[in-house]
Amino acid sequence: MLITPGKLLATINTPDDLRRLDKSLLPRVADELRQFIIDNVSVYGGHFGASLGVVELSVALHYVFNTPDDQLVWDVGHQAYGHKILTGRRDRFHTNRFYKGISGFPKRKESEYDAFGVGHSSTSISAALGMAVASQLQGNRQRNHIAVIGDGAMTAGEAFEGMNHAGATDSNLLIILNDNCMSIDPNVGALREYLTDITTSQTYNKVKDEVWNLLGKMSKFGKSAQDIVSKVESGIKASLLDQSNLFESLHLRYFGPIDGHDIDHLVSVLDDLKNIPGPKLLHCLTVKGKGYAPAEKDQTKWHAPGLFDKVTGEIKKKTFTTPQPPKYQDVFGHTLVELAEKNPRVVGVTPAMPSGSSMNIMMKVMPDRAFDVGIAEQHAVTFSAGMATQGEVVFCNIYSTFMQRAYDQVIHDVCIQELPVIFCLDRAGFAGADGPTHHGAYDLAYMRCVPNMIVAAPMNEQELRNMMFTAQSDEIQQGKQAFTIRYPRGEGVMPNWRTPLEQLPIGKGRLIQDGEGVAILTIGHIGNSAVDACTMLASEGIQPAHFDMRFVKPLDEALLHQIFQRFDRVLTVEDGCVMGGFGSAVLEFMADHGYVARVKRLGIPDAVVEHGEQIELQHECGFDPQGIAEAVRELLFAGRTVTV
Ligand SMILES: Cc1ncc(C[n+]2csc(CCOP(=O)(O)OP(=O)(O)O)c2C)c(N)n1
Repeated sequence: MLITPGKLLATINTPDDLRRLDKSLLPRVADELRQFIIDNVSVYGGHFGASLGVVELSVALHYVFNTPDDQLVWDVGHQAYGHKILTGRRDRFHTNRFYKGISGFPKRKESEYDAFGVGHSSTSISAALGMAVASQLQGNRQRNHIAVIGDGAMTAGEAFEGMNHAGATDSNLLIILNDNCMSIDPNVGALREYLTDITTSQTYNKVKDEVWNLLGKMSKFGKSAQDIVSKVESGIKASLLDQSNLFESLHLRYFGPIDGHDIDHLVSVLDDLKNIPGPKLLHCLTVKGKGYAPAEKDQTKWHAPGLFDKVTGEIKKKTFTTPQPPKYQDVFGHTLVELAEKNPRVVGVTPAMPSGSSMNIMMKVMPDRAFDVGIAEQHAVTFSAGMATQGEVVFCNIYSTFMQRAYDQVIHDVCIQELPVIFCLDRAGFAGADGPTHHGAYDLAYMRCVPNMIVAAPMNEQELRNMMFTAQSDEIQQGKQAFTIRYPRGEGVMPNWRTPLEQLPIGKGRLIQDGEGVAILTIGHIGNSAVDACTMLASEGIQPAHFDMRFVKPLDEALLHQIFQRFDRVLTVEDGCVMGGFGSAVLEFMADHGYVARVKRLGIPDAVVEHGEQIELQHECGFDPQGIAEAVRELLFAGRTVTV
């Protein structure tokens, strides 16, 4: 189904087309852009509320600034749909997030208008500052560098690191703080409260009016621009004697707050700011989901709602006639509550993903024992470590990809200090449509090389529950090891998943199917694809043995000895990078013990794998059921003469 853009939007193929329009037409462009986003996302899916909230800002930025020469960096990038549509991707927008289609995030390879590739939050200030300083070094003082960052993304340390540096430079950097009071869930923390105070403060509103009146009198900043700016600055400072401004104190000129949906005003403010040199911040107030009533009302649900009926606002759910397996994240959420009910020391920590991780189930019933710490993975890990020093049993849930941010904290604050923090890594393996910035490809490799760390992956819901139960048991908590449990996005395989909780022996795998010729060793949920592969092979009279190893660290060495004594052909399968991961661990074992076997490793190759459905990507990388079956055949028959 092709979505037709509005008449005006249809004429905008590049921002140059937009810039040729009369300013009076911009509200219509914004309306048509908003409608085009609604039309597309309702049918093809994707992120939603965030892009609707910055429609006016997207139009105004491309109208005022000379993109792509001026550098525009979107933080996270889930809000950049309007930007994509205005910058030459309107007619491909229906392929957004589909296999081989355009990316759901800005991406340097995709367009010269995507100044910086994003997906993880809070990088925009550092990246835009880097560009600004480089422009200066290259003698270009005219170019503008703009970072658009949400109030959620602003809670991360990296955003502060960028501001701290920016304030000590005279670089041409404009930070636009897109303040909608929301992260995916409602934003949290003291900064949130500060931004609310600043927005509602009478002092600020007075200052704002004074500043803009003053700016309004100046149609163009001529050679006296510096004088005028410093007058504006002292105007602000004088009025703020009794209320310090966080951004001003970091030497960023603060402007706003302004209504981020008043496109006329936005354009004139941005026009003025364009002529003010040095690092500055414009505080814009917007509404997430703006212009689509259901999305304005339930902003968390409409962050990425899936397909929906745009007329009724009904979100489409697949219906099934038989009971379906739950999502792993929900098994985590419910099991955490179950464990916390029995063990008063159990607490939960999430960096800004209460809904995404299902930690919100615990937050609802035990609000004092579950913590959303904002988009702050490093803090989440060290905060967990601090609690563990006091004997709390901490389940710290972080998406595999975002845990990359907190690697030093895992080593320095948890493992070296022998603290038994439990890390639950959601979205491990291919993340799907979010693409390479979000694939949880590396965790098995980066966790298994850290001392004092147990690394496990459940093949199904029951195993996830048992691993969580085991991790919080006295035996583990009185030991000196952290415990990583990684599981994928999406559903498991057990509709009846509320199984009794059982202690698992650490470092023990299990036999799924005995067989001959080839031993398939799997880790985690991808083992189910090996089960499917074995079913396919059975019809050809091939029956490999299949072992679910459960633990990458410690490896089940006793089992591996048995396997290498019986099999000279071994296939390892993991939904993770083949370099350094589970298969590598098996190869290390083989070499260390002097076994000689043909080992084939399946997993994510040493390449950036783009976006698509998980199964499409697994197929591309050769470890979907067909790929696994083919690898078994290859191991069995390659190099052997077949007599017909
Ligand atoms: C490092 C990192 N952690 C978590 C996320 C998941 N995430 C994506 S968008 C988002 C909320 C961002 O909030 P904000 O910056 O205020 O933008 P809004 O969606 O409100 O427009 C989060 C937590 C991420 N992208 N990167």
